[in-house]
Amino acid sequence: MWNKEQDMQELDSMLSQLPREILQEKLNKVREIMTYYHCAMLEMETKLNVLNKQFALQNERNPIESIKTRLKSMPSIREKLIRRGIEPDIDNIESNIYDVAGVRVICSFVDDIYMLADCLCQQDDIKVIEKKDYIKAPKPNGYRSLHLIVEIPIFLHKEKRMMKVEVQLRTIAMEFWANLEHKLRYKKGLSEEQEKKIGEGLSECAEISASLDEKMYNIRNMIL
Ligand code: 0O2
Repeated sequence: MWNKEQDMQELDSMLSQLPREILQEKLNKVREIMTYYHCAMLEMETKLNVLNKQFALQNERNPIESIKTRLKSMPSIREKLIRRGIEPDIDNIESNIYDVAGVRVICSFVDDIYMLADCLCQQDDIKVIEKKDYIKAPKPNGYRSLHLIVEIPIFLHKEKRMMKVEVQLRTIAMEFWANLEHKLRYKKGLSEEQEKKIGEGLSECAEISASLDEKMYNIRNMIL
């Protein structure tokens, strides 16, 4: 769930089925790693807020409408590991799952997305691992967003640790579409024909939302 901190009780209940002697060790490991991801998420959110403030100072407008954060739930991490044929063990999380810490940036205009992504990628403590541009090349269903997987440092008591964070950048229109699509995708009991019609409808809405973004961008440029 985006914008909601992970409840550690969920992890505790899952792990409670393990033998007692290894349970404590596993629980501590999970708590530790999830805390590090949480810290990385906060670091990234701060970096974005700093960029937003500086841009507002220079241009008298905020490129960021809002920022949402989420830690991937343990069942979802487990499901992703299994889907990829990897043993669902705590030690396999860091090297295989890159979106445990997620930061979603909702921007005003499409060019703000690329401006912010460039600014982030140029920061000398950030290492870019992966970039997926679903704006230039939308998914077949119409999904659009810019995804970055980056590594950022968190500074602990005695060490510096590089942590992966997924940053999703999108406009308000892209966010509106993705949220509704996400809700509708999980509607069960639809016939094949209904699914096809809904898919076509969503794809059409994605086109409309893309043209809305373009129109808003043109209006902004006229005003500026
Ligand atoms: P949540 O709730 O955001 O955690 P994957 O699909 O995860 O196995 P990969 O390569 O990580 O593989 O996926 P990708 O395409 O880079 O992006 C994954 C995330 O982007 C998703 O996370 C969604 O947040 C978002 N996303 C991607 N495609 C769609 C889409 O078609 N519709 C919507 N609404 N969102 C999409 P999760 O883990 O699925 O969910």
